Amino acid sequence: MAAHYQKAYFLLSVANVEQLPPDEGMEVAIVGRSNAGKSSVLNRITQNKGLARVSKTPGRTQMVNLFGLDDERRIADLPGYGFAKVPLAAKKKWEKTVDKYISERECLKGLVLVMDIRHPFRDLDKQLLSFCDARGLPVHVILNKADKLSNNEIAVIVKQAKKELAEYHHPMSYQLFSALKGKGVKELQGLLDEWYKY
Ligand SMILES: Nc1nc2c(ncn2[C@@H]2O[C@H](COP(=O)(O)OP(=O)(O)OP(=O)(O)O)[C@@H](O)[C@H]2O)c(=O)[nH]1
Ligand SMILES: [Mg+2]
Repeated sequence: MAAHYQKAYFLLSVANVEQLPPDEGMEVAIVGRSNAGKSSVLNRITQNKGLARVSKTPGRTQMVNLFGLDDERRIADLPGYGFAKVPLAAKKKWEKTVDKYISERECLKGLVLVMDIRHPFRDLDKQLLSFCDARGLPVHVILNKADKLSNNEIAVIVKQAKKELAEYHHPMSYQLFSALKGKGVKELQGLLDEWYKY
């Protein structure tokens, strides 16, 4: 139900996994390459344009930003990856943070992996998929910015997505999305309802 997500409120930003709140309840994380539209997707599903900061400068979200839905349920907006201009030390730090978060966080129920539909399934996306597959963690791929492509172009990417996702042991899902137009919102909320056991 959409109403659950409209209640989302900012909880806190942390630079290290150690600073996260206790590993209890349920968490879903939004991950993806810099500029793929993670913050925009979050703002769209919560119908709150001011919740997560959207930026034209890639790599802006450097911290793990946590949002609450209620006392038990949280959404984590993870820092983006793959931005060339980020210094190597920062990239290493990102990898450490995300690796640690995904491998150790018990309350994590699933990952929403946001991709720019024009540049899907890049190396780090696939690395993340393999990593989650090994941990048995469900991943839902969001092919965002669908408004940027024609129906024919979209059909090609959907075919590619099916092929890529069939490679894993665990079922991985995907959907089309446009944070700009509001396309795919109900579908994503429906999946989150399952993960959050609403
Ligand atoms: N056309 C179009 N543009 C979008 C869409 N979603 C996001 N954008 C634009 O893409 C840019 C990046 O969006 P963000 O939501 O800040 O992306 P992000 O993944 O959170 O970026 P970082 O936090 O820097 O990693 C912004 O200029 C958005 O307006 C979409 O569905 N369609
Ligand atoms: Mg962001």
